[in-house]
Amino acid sequence: FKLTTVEEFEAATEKLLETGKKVGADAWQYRAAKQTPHCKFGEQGVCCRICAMGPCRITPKAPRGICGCDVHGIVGRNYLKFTAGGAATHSDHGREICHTLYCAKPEGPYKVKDPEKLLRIAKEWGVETEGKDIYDLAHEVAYLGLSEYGKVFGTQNFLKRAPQHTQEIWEREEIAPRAIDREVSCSLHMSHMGCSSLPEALIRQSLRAGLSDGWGGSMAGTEFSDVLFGTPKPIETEANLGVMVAENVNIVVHGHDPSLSEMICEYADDPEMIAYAKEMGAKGITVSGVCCTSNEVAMRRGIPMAGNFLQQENVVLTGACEAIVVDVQCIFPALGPLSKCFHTKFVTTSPIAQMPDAEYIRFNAETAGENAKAIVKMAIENFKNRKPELVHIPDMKQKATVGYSVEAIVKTLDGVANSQVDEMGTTKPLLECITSGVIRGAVAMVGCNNPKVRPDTAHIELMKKMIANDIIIIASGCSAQAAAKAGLMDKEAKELCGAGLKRVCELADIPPVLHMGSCVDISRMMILAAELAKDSGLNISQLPVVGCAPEWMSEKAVSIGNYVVATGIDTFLGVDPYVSGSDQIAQLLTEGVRDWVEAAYTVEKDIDKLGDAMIARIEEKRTALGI
Ligand code: NFS
Ligand code: SF4
Repeated sequence: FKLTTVEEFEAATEKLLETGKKVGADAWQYRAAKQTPHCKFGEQGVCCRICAMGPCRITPKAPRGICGCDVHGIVGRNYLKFTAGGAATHSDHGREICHTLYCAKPEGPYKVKDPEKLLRIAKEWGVETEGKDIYDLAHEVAYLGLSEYGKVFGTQNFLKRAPQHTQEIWEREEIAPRAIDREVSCSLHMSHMGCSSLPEALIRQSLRAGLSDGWGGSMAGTEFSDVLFGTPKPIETEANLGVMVAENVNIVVHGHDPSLSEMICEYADDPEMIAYAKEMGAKGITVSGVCCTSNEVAMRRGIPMAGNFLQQENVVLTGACEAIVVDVQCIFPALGPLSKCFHTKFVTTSPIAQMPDAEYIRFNAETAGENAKAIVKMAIENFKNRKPELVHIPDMKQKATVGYSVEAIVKTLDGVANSQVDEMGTTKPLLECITSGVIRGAVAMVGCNNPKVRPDTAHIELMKKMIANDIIIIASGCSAQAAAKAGLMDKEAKELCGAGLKRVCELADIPPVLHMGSCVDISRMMILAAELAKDSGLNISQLPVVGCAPEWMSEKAVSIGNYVVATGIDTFLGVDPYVSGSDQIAQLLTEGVRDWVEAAYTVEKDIDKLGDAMIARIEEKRTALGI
């Protein structure tokens, strides 16, 4: 067993960039070089352009903007706006999923695949389930889900899933999120010219908006995706560009919303379509994925993962991509012009993400079947336009076992439970491993790639370091894909673990890095933390568990960071969220918020030190518990 190294990833990329040069393609590597060094004002968060008297930039000579706002107000407002962007984005994805559930019909295309989970949520929300048709119930629960976005009074329904202590903190600190849309809107109101410039107020609202995402919109996205498409269970798949097949029509799904990718997978598997592909000279159809939508279909269908965020252009550079089909978020506008250098069709599908140089096939829940069929057909018919001299798929992939929803983790660990001691169907077996020290703790590795960090290195190096120290990893988003590409989700990766974690991997038959899904699925991690706390009688903040986003780049990632911290979990970042310009804001985020929510951020660009800090924090928590 051998991991694929980042050097090998880079050599493959180099080769693809050479193809790119032949056809005059641009690439992020060149654009990043032209954008460096970045604007210092922007980097420190000290530039304000929220009113037309500005832009104002804070310097020693000009310590206040024209309105008199100081640097802390400006940095804080920028941070809050950044959070609101992320919370809106995740939550709107969740809203789309609620809407898809609202459109579910027994005759399809969207069906209820996990009625048990639907019943569970209905009961949790106080909906009468007795004698109700499952689709009537789905529509009723979906309507309630949609109502969470604009509820007039009260806070988010899902907050009740948190331990009592956590709920009390949220109430006490006035950060329990109300209607999801209200928190986003309130954040934009507070950060408007002439509203809040008090650091505490801005950071408090940042936590609240984050919580409306993690315990609101994202959780809705995860839960109702499970109801519609099935709750993930362990499943085998593969990762990295080598999953594309030269003889086949290659369709790559990219974005986030499984409503689209599920349908594409469904139709690509249709015998009629496969026959059509053969008629057009291909051997078959291969669907693979990029970014979070890839995580969604990998977790539920075993669809292979072509790559993560900074690998999206590589997919087109293989010259073997007939169509890259996107929905929303994290899609490089570069894919338009890039696809023009090849035969690739760049297909946008959402009114929310429209781009130049794309074919726009509007995707609707009501007409999803026809839309998906049209897209698959378009890809098949494009096979003949390939330029064989440009085709090169790097021969590089790794096996991965994915699909570790909370339900799957609990079930898997039941397998290792000593039935005399452990209660089945709880997190107690995992807690026992942690208490006994066989596993020292857990790190939630999440988030993107960012050219500011050598792509994938931080994810992979940190994971290697953690598992060698008997710290189990739960991963999501592009971090999970980095792990899968390297081979860390191959069960054989147990060889890289310390003796304790290796033993657990063997007994439970799991890889040391557990794929929990897409970024909205970080809500799964919140539920896992909540369950661990309830089952152990501890507070979430006492658990030897931390979160880490070493290569993050998006607004969504900051929203996530805020709700992870606000849930009581220390969070470690490898990229600064544009707050270095204000010592007050930086102090609040890295220390101050601990007085409110029992957790805080650590920002450390040196990845080795970041890893040491995480291990130290986990050991500190163990010592405090006397374990
Ligand atoms: Ni997350 Fe998913 Fe990846 Fe970052 Fe983008 S795909 S929602 S934001 S880049 S991890
Ligand atoms: Fe300048 Fe104040 Fe306007 Fe910002 S709000 S641009 S600091 S005048």
